[in-house]
Amino acid sequence: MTRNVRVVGAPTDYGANRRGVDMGPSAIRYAGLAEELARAGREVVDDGDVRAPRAEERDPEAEPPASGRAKFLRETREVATRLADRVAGALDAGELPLVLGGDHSVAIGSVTGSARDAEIGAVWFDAHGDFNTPETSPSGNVHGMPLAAVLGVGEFADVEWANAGGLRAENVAIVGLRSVDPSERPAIADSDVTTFTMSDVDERGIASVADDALDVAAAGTDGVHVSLDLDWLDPREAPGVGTPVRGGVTYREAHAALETVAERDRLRSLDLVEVNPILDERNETASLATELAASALGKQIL
Ligand code: HAR
Ligand code: MN
Ligand code: MN
Ligand code: MN
Repeated sequence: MTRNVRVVGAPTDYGANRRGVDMGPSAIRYAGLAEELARAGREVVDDGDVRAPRAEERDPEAEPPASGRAKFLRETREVATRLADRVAGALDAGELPLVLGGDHSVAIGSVTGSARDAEIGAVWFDAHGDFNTPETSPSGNVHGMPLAAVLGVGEFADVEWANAGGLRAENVAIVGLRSVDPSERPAIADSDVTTFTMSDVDERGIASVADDALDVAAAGTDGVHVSLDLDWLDPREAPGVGTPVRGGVTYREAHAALETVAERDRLRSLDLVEVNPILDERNETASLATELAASALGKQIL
């Protein structure tokens, strides 16, 4: 059964170290998201954006104790809670939620919403591990923490609103890793998350790596959440991101991986995050995000 897609924007940027990623949802829609998804044979309903606080109106440090160095954790919670309700509501209605970020902290909302009434797996396409905690983070930016948050790693163990009950580390795969902070490395190593670095992609090829990642996420679960951080791609393909890292996947590798997602037919929910239109060139990163979503949703060439 082909599910209709429900789009919801989460225009945040306080989780990142650069301004501008809050314009991601507009840029992705303007790049022709609905038309592109129609080419994948999907009906699209656009639910608009969740209300997100603006960074300059808020105090980054204003937060309940125990937040350590995490900035804007109160705002992150507000948006995550709203977004989780929208995502869970779309799933209840038999739709496939497509979340447009915003910085990657919004994935706390999409994953907790997706895992509310189900056992899910997750594939994280990202240059980064997103496995920092408020204590280990070198930056305090929550976009470097969402995987640790949903898995309840370290101090996140007690942060109930951020924990995804229906997601176990055994069902999480990170693909394309090439930037891990020394302080976050032990937490990744100690976890049951499966990692595929860019070296794995070089040696084994993206098709095999993506297939294994989907095996990890699909094993014994009701469906798979795919979180696509556009900095997963090489900055030559995706210049419009806040934290570019050289040596990412190519345009073709990215499509091949997301075509594997479509072939496996276990996709439950999808994020497109970290598109920063201020840093982009002629909206090409937003446009790429629409294309990759269409590949994940089964766009056929013939
Ligand atoms: N690891 C670094 C930090 O915690 C950088 C975070 C990266 N930003 C992202 N996440 N775009 O994927 O600050
Ligand atoms: Mn990320
Ligand atoms: Mn990243
Ligand atoms: Mn297999």
